Amino acid sequence: MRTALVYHEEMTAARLLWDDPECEIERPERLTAAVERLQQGGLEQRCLQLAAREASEAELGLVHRSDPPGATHHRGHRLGRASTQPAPVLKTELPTCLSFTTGWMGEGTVSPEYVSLLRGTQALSTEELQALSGQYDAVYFHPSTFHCARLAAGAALQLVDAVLTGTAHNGFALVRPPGHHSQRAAANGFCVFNNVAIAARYAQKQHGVCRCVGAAVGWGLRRTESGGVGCSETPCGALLCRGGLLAPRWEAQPLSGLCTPYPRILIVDWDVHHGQGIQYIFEDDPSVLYFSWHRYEHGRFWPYLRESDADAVGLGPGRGFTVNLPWNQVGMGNADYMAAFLHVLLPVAFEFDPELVLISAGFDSAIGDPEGQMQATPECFAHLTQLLQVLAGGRVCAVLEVTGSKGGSLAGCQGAVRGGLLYLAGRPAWAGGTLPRSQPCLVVSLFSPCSQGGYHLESLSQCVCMVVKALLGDPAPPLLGPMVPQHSALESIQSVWAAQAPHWTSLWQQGSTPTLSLSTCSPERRPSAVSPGGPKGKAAEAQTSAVLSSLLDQLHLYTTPPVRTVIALTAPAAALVLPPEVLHQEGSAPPEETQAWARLHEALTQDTAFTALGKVLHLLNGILDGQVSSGIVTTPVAAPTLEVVLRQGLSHGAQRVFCVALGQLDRPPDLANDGRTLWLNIRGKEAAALSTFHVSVPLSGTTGGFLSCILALVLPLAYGFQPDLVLVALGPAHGLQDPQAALLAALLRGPAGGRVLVLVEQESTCQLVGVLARVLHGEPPPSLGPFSMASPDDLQALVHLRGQLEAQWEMLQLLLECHELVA
Ligand code: X5A
Ligand code: ZN
Repeated sequence: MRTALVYHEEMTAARLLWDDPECEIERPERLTAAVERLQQGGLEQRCLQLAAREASEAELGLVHRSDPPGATHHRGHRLGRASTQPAPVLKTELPTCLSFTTGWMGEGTVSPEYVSLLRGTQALSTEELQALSGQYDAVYFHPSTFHCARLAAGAALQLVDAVLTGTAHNGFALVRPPGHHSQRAAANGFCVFNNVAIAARYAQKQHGVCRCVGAAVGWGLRRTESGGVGCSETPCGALLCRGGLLAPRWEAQPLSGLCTPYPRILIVDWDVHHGQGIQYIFEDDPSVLYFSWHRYEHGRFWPYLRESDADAVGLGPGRGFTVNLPWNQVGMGNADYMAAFLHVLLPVAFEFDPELVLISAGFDSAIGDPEGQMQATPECFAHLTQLLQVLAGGRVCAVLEVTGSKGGSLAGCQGAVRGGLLYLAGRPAWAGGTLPRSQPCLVVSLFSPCSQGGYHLESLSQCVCMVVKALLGDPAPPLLGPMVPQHSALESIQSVWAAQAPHWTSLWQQGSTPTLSLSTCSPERRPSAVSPGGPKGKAAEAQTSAVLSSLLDQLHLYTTPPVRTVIALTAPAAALVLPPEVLHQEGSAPPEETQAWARLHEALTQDTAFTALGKVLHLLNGILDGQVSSGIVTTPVAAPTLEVVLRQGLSHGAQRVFCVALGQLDRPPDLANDGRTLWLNIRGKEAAALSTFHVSVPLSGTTGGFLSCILALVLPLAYGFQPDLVLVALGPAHGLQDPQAALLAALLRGPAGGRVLVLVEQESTCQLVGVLARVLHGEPPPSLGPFSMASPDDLQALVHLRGQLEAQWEMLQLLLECHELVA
């Protein structure tokens, strides 16, 4: 994996020159801390390092330009605030929405009143800068702001260039000032230019090719509501169409006069604040899907906007292409973020089928940040990154948004931890088991109880390291702590479903479409905001401390194994194409050990079966010892081999094993039903929950059905179970196409920290083995092909299983009963 890292030291030049408690958290140290940590961890050196360039004024003009003629105007809808909140400053006009029909990607002229105003700040005195800053909400200017902000936008453009020309597969732009609050002609929330929005427009303009497509049936039907089919001329001369616009799989469609001249871009804004700037810029644009989760508290959190709620879904042809997930309580954690991805973002994203993913990567949504007051731990962001990498062929560009909490340097706080990637376990996954013996490869210190009045968090640099590691293809450390989404999180997810179901097949198809259109915004009837100093704030603080100390109690060292992927074949396969880092395993377990296990089944004593057994036992030992992350073994007899691997795994250190058996592979009848094995059969036949830990699901013939099965069932079970080993066996008649198998394997790297062992029946093609090895090694899986709706049978199976299992498996919980919502 080639990962670009874009940075420029000069972005640290801007800083706050006067007293402003609201703005002081946006400071240069955060950027230098992140860079230092990347260096210490040996991560910077593994990346393609690029120096940021300044964005040109013409490039800034892609977003910050004067009104195109006929553009529609709108204002933000500011909500009433709780009396404890500071008075909002809002003297500037909120952005102009770019008209879809008039120069959607037109040249526009640079907004003179904004870009030249910013250019002018370079020569202002401190007093003048302070006066100008006061014109905006939560903004400060410095003589170097213009330069820094141009570098920040330019860094995002450099990154997009690197990824879209194939110089890099993915990357991270370490920038400041941040961008997602910035609007066409207004700085806002520390943001000057909208780095990610400029990057999205630039990607479309600079790298997009005009391509004529046919209307995809599903979309054409869905979109009739937004005005039928109509076309207009674009700057590049292609037809730009409304209504049936943007067939999601244009390649597969016959030419019929509909065009999608620009690549589809997904923007994922995981910052804890709503990126209203990005929302305004793309609100009527169906080629850019904007997803944001944010602390909302029924409108009582900055920026206090009505349009941050779930029912803001976009305008005109852009309806459904804005997806807001408002958090109405603080304290959202790993389970909530995971549920949001599995139940909202990923279904929509797969249906959208982006060609590029941009992440507005703010880490104020991580645990310990005083602004966000959320509880997701840093490794959660590695998982989120890993999940996004299965989209868009892995073309993922992360751009730093906010700088995280204030606070001093880590000096003197590192204490006991000197080597190894330290992570915090809420649950003793390896207790009593095998602790990995491999060499530490990354020095990361996490929470140190060294700062005033509690724990001090270095969340930013920690999270940045996690994301860069994930981009590099390293397996993400397992997510620990209770995987139980909060009720309030499920309510929020439900409200997004209600608002988005009309726009996305993958949402309305599953279960009953909610009839209740639920706005989460009714502050009067809702509990009031938590003020930091008040009793609730104290309680929240105490809760965070409690979580932290319980995590610290169960501190573990997790090291990334030195070998990422191993392949053990029983017969040489000349046609197999593998990345050079994938190792071929020569060794086998000692014959006595193999012999002992082979006694379990007659079939295992045979020649090749016996050889394969020796190899798989050796590989399993490597995984349990922390030497190897993942591997693939071919065997002539998958069923008995799987049983041996499972038993050996359970007796040699694994606490919980998740077995995914595809095709005709039955659960060993005498296996203890002690909750240490979760057995999932994907077999092309019936749907049945035979027990809490024994589930069978049919294999869907449609991409929609397959994706729903993975996102709505397999992954929630897997993340809820928190296994320390995942076994995947492709048995007789597994029926999986290569891209399906690859997607499944790629996604199953998550739940057990990358510990995945795949057994493949020998007659499987080299192609299948090759693609599995590549995804286990961290490469993105190939596309599933055209999106097709799940069949009624698929959905029925899924709904049935969820009904049976959701009481025991909280990660499956999704639809709340309507009476609960009303109450
Ligand atoms: C980029 C970002 C937050 C502004 C908060 C103002 N801005 N209270 O996180
Ligand atoms: Zn933020």
